[in-house]
Amino acid sequence: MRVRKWLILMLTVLLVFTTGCTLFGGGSDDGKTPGKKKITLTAYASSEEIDLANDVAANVLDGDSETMWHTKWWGTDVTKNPESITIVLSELAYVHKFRYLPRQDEEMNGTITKYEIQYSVDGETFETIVEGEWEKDKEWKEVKFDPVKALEIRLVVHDGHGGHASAAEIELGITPIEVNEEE
Ligand SMILES: [Ca+2]
Repeated sequence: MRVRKWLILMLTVLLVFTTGCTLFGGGSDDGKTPGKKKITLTAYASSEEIDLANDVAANVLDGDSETMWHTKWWGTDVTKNPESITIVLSELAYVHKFRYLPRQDEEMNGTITKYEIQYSVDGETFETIVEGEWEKDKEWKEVKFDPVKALEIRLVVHDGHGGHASAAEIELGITPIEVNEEE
């Protein structure tokens, strides 16, 4: 498993580097090219199952489809929708796409069927970008929208199998803000 994760990581690094060279016409990858910033992501959620499983929010960003975020499903403090998971960017950037991979095991609990995507520039006030419904299956879901300048992107789950929410992976389409665009 560890070898597989490394392989995925190395392939991702190679892909990003290759794409970067294509987009910016080659040159050294010294991080000094204007607009060529590295945006890193973290995640937090309204609820996580950490007693009977390690279903933490960070599992949606690990590139491993076998790990997932799942809202609290065990014990006396089980929570139900609406729930949310929020992706935090390391700095303001334009976001134009949201991708969701449902849990990939044989279970369906938490598979999201009714969603809302929100954005925030300060991590406190959130505004709706789009609302919709997804088929209850195991396929990647992709939502494209007009770019929003955001620091956080939140997936609000209005309905999911069993009243829960879960996600194997979440990806965002991100465009860094150009250096010469900053004030
Ligand atoms: Ca994962």
